[in-house]
Amino acid sequence: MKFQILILSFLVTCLLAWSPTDSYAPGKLTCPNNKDLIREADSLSQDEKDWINGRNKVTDKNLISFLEWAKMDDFNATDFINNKANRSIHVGLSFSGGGYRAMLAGAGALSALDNRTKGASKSGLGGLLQASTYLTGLSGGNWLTGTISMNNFTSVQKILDDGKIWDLEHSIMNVGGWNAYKTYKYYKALYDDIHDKEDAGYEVSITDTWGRALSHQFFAQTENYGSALCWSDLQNYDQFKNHEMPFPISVADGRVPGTSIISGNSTVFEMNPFEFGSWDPSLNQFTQTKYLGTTVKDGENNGTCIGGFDNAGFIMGTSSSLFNQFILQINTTSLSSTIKSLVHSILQDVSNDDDDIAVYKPNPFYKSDLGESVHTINNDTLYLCDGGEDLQNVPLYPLLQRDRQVDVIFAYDNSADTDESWPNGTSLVASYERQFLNEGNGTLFPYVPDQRTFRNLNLTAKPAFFGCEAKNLTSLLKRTNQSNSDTSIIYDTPLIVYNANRPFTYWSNTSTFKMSYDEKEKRGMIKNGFEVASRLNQSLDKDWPACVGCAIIRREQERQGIEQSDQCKKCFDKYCWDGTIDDSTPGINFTTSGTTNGNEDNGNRTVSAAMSLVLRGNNAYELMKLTGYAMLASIIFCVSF
Ligand SMILES: *[C@@H]1O[C@H](CO)[C@@H](O)[C@H](O)[C@H]1NC(C)=O
Ligand SMILES: *[C@@H]1O[C@H](CO)[C@@H](O)[C@H](O)[C@H]1NC(C)=O
Ligand SMILES: *[C@@H]1O[C@H](CO)[C@@H](O)[C@H](O)[C@H]1NC(C)=O
Ligand SMILES: *[C@@H]1O[C@H](CO)[C@@H](O)[C@H](O)[C@H]1NC(C)=O
Ligand SMILES: *[C@@H]1O[C@H](CO)[C@@H](O)[C@H](O)[C@H]1NC(C)=O
Ligand SMILES: *[C@@H]1O[C@H](CO)[C@@H](O)[C@H](O)[C@H]1NC(C)=O
Ligand SMILES: *[C@@H]1O[C@H](CO)[C@@H](O)[C@H](O)[C@H]1NC(C)=O
Ligand SMILES: *[C@@H]1O[C@H](CO)[C@@H](O)[C@H](O)[C@H]1NC(C)=O
Ligand SMILES: *[C@@H]1O[C@H](CO)[C@@H](O)[C@H](O)[C@H]1NC(C)=O
Ligand SMILES: *[C@@H]1O[C@H](CO)[C@@H](O)[C@H](O)[C@H]1NC(C)=O
Ligand SMILES: *[C@@H]1O[C@H](CO)[C@@H](O)[C@H](O)[C@H]1NC(C)=O
Ligand SMILES: CC(=O)N[C@H]1CO[C@H](CO)[C@@H](O)[C@@H]1O
Repeated sequence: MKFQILILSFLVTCLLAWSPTDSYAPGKLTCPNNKDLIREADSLSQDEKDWINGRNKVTDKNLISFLEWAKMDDFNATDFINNKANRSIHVGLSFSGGGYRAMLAGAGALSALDNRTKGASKSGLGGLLQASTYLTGLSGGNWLTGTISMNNFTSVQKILDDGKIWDLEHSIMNVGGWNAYKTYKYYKALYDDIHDKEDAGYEVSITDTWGRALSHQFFAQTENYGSALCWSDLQNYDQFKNHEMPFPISVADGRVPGTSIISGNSTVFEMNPFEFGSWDPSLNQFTQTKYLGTTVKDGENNGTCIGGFDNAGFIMGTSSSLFNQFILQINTTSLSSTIKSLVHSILQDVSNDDDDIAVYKPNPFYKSDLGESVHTINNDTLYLCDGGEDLQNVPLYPLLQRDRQVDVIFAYDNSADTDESWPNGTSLVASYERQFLNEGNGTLFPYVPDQRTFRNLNLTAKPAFFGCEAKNLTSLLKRTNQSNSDTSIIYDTPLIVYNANRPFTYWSNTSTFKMSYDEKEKRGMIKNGFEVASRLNQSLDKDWPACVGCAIIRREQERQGIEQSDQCKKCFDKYCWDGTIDDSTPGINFTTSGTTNGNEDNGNRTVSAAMSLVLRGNNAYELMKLTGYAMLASIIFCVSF
C-alpha cells in the first residue's frame, strides 16, 4: 500500500514536471497567457520576487538559529534579525568550475554548511546552507549545485551514504570499464536520446551528447537518466515551493563560433528555474526557461510553444562545455571498435561549428529590440559556452546585481590557476576588472589585490574577506562613472568571503581533466573541502563560526550605523584584506596558516610542468588550440584510463 502511494505521488510529479514528450525531444506545450516570452533585465522577475519573499521568512528564522549557534559576543540574534531596517539579509553561496576537482572539493565545502551532514554543526558551519538565499554554480561547480538541487535537494551526506549517484570509478567515456557490453549500451542510449531531439527537428550540438553523458552520473536515480528532466522543473519541487533551499543559478558565457572571447566583454548568461538571459547591456533581457525552444520574433511566440528544451543535463553541459573536448578524443581511447564507430555516428550527426559550443536554436532573443550585441540578437541561433572561459571561474556576477540585495557571498574557488593547479585569485581579479567595462553596467565589486599578493599574503591559504568596509567602495563609484547616482549602492555591494582550495588531509590539486576518482580519492577530496570551509574543523580558529556571523551581519550593521563588537573587530583584523600589496615571487607549498617557499615538491604532481600548463582549468581552451589535440589526447589517455 505504502509502495503504491509512493509510485502514485512519483507519477503525479512526473506529469507536472517533465518534458512534454517524456523523452529528450522537446515538444508542444500550452503557451502562457502573455504572448511575450522576454522582458527587459531592469529588475527581478515577479516570480523571483515572490519566491524570495517566501524564502526570506525561512532564512530570517534559520539565520537566527545559525547566528545564535555561532556564539557571537554582545549580540542578540533575535533582536538583530527582527529589527532589520526594511529588508532581510541575503547570503549567497558560489561554487567555481574546475571539473570533478571543483565538484568534489565544492561538495566538501557545501557539506560543511549543511546541517544534514553528520558533524557539520560541531566542527563545521552546519545550517548556513539552510540560511542562504542564493546558490550559484559554474561548470564543475554547477555539476555540484545542479546535482543537489535537481535530485530533490539531496545532501552530500546522502549521496555518499547511498552510493547511487556520483559513481566516478570509470571515466565518463568508458563507464563500463572492462565490460564492453555495458559501455556499448551506454553509448547506444546516448545515441538514441540525441536522435530523439534531432528527429523532432532540432539542431543538436556536441553539448547535447555531453549533457546526456553527464546525466548518467548525476541523474542515475531518475527515469532514463533524466532524459526528460528539465531545469525549469525545479519550480514544481516541493522543497522549492516551500522555500526550503536557496535559489539555484547556473552560469554560462555567450560566444560566437570561430572566436575565442576570453575577456570581460563576453556576455554572462544565467539560467535559473524561472529565467534564462543576461543582465549585461549586450543582452539586457530574460526569457522564460520553461519555453526555451519556442520560435519567437521579438520575444513573441506565434501561438505554438515548446517545452523540454531546457533539459537539466543540457543546461549543466552548457555551463561546462569545455569538456566537450573529451568526446572528440574518443578515437584515441582503448575502447572497442564497435563502440568507436557508434560514437563516430553520434558525432557525425552533431554540428561541429566549434567544439565547445552549445547551440540554442531557435534563439529566444531573435530580433528583439533590447540589448546591444548584434551577434546575439540578429542570429537565429544562440551560441553559449563554458561559464569559466571569461576567467570569472567563480560565478559571482548574478549575485552582484543590485536588485538581488546580496549582503555577503561565500565564494568557493577550486580553480587551477597555478602550475600546481591551485587557485591564485585570478577569478576575483577578473570580476573586479569587469566592473570598469561597459558590460559591468553599474555593478560594484570590492577591491582585490593582484595574484602574487593573493599567494604571498596567504589569502588562498586561509579564508579572506574583501570589501569589509562599504565606505571604502565610494571611490569605485567615480571609476565606474556613477559618482552622480545613488551612493547607497555601496551598502548593496556584497562582502566577499573567499575560500580557496588548499591541502589539509588530501592533495586536492587534482587535474581539471582527471575523469575518474575511486571511492578513496572521492572521499579524500570531499573531506579536504570540508576542512577548507571549516578551518580544519575549527581547530585553527575556535571563533571561525562567530567570524562568519560577523561577515553576514556586516552590511546590515553598516546600513543601520551599528558599531561592531570587539569580537567582530578581532575577526575582521584577522581575515580582512587591508589593502597591502606584496608582489614578490610567491611560495608554492602550504603550511596550516600560509604558503611558503619551503619544500618545492608540492604534492602528487604526476604530469610534467609543460603538461600541467595544458591541464590548467580555464585557460585550457586557448592552450589546447595552441598545443593541438594530439598532445591533449595523450594526456587524457594517461590521466583517465
Ligand atoms: C537543519 O536546519 C533546519 C532549519 O534551521 C531545521 O529545520 C532542520 O531540522 C535541521 N536539520 C537537522 C538535521 O539538524
Ligand atoms: C534577546 O533579546 C530578547 C528581548 O529583546 C530577549 O527576550 C532574549 O532573551 C534575548 N536573547 C538572548 C539570547 O539574550
Ligand atoms: C523529495 O524529498 C522529500 C524529502 O526531502 C520527500 O518528502 C519527497 O517525497 C521527495 N519527492 C520525490 C518526488 O522524490
Ligand atoms: C572590450 O570592449 C571595449 C569597448 O567596450 C574595448 O575597448 C576592448 O578592447 C574590448 N576588449 C576585448 C578584450 O575585446
Ligand atoms: C511557430 O512556432 C512553432 C513552435 O515554436 C514553430 O515550430 C513554427 O515553425 C512556427 N511557425 C511559423 C510560421 O513561424
Ligand atoms: C575516428 O575515426 C574514424 C575512422 O575510424 C574517422 O572517420 C573519424 O573521423 C574519427 N573521429 C574523430 C572525432 O576524429
Ligand atoms: C549566425 O552565426 C553563425 C556563426 O557565426 C554564422 O555562420 C551565420 O551566418 C549567422 N547568421 C546570421 C543570420 O547572421
Ligand atoms: C595566476 O593564474 C593565472 C591564470 O592561470 C596565471 O596566468 C598566472 O601566471 C598566475 N600567477 C601567479 C602569480 O601564480
Ligand atoms: C579602508 O580605507 C582606509 C583608508 O583608505 C584604509 O586605511 C583601510 O585599511 C581600508 N579598510 C579596508 C577594510 O579595506
Ligand atoms: C604566510 O604564511 C607563512 C607560512 O605560514 C608565514 O611565514 C607568513 O608570515 C605568512 N604571511 C603573512 C603576510 O601572514
Ligand atoms: C611541502 O610539500 C612536501 C612534499 O609534498 C610535504 O611533505 C611538506 O609537508 C609540505 N610542507 C612544507 C611546509 O614543506
Ligand atoms: C547603471 C547602468 O549603467 N545601468 C544601465 C545598464 O544597461 C541598461 C541597458 O543598456 C541601461 O539602460 C542602464 O542604464
